[in-house]
Amino acid sequence: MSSTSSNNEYIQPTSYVGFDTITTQIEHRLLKRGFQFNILVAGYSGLGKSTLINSLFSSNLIESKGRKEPILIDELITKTSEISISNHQLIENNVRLNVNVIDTPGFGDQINNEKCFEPIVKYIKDQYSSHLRKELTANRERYIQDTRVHAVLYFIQPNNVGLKKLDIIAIKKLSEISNVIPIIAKSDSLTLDERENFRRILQNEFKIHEFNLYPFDSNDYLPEERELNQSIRSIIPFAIIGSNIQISNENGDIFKGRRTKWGTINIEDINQSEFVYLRDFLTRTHLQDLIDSTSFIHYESFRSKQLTSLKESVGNKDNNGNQQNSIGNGQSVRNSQIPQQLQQQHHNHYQQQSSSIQYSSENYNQQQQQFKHQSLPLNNQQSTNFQGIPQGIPQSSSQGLNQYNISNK
Ligand SMILES: Nc1nc2c(ncn2[C@@H]2O[C@H](COP(=O)(O)OP(=O)(O)OP(=O)(O)O)[C@@H](O)[C@H]2O)c(=O)[nH]1
Ligand SMILES: [Mg+2]
Repeated sequence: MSSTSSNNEYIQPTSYVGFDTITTQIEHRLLKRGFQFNILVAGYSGLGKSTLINSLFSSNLIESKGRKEPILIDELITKTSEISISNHQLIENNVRLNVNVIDTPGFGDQINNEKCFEPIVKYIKDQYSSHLRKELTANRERYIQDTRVHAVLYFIQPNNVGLKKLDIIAIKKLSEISNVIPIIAKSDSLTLDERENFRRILQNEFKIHEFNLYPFDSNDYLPEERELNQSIRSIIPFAIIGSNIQISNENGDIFKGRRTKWGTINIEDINQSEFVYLRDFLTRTHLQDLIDSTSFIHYESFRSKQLTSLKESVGNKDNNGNQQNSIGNGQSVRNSQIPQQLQQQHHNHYQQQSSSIQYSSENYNQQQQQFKHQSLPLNNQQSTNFQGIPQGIPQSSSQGLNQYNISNK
């Protein structure tokens, strides 16, 4: 009798072989390497972007040096004036998470605000471009360090009216290339009814403008995963309250919160803020999916466009009869020079990344001329999965072209 199995039948070994330990082996390998998560915050100035990042990771990730108009004396946060990337190594139960926080200047601060999202779009594309170059080098690194942006938190003003023109353009552009998660900022300025009303307005606008918002469904997903995504979509945009300071109430409970005329707000209280829902979504249920979606959807699309245009240009000939190609920055190179050229471009373009570099929209606009891309009261112990959502809360280029402000912590 044949010992091979038919297509859909698995053979159960008669004694223990041990290949089921592969999951543990994979886990060990992954734990050894650690995980990389790159999160970007965008939106109008002063909406609490920096504050929320610190609240999310329960750490002081972004410098608090002094904002001109502090609301709370204990909470002085530097106004962001340029794209700045900070690296942080977090550890929790042996799991190491390397977090890159990409803080962007608030909209409304620049001379030409219409284009203020462009440096952000460019930053995201630059990371794809850099990744592609690294992949295409002959002797590529075994593990390419992932600088691609996995999540964009987009802050919406709590105006109870709707999106501003700039929000519409920015969300549209950003959601074409990245996982955008819109949030209602400073939602303590709205009553609970107003929040619900505002959420409906915004959800309607998202439909009208056909934003391609995260999370996305895939044919591979199980029914429960689709259900989870559906419940998340029904509460997006999350109505958030952020704070980095510990306060206490009249019972002596200490928590991260805000003190108002009407009393105290615990940002982790789901009756007051959807902060916990957002945090669970980002870290406990969708962290890996955010990383995968970036790689398999957004980066893949970028990669495919770049390589298609590269292929198409192979047929073109220069004046000397040599074939011309371009990638990422539109510079022409001879076919035979592509690998070296890519390496050199990448080297020039990113060599400053280990030191402190600045990136401003002003630079970006000037540089555009030279450089064209082708292109959810809860405490920590309570379970906070989405099935548990309570009723009432609806479910590159030459050096200097790119300048980033990078700090290691
Ligand atoms: N009422 C209220 N105030 C908040 C909230 N989050 C942050 N703030 C306050 O709003 C001010 C601005 O917060 P930031 O975190 O600096 O805002 P930002 O969006 O990073 O500002 P830029 O970097 O200038 O764009 C600070 O005084 C914070 O204490 C919130 O949820 N509710
Ligand atoms: Mg800020």
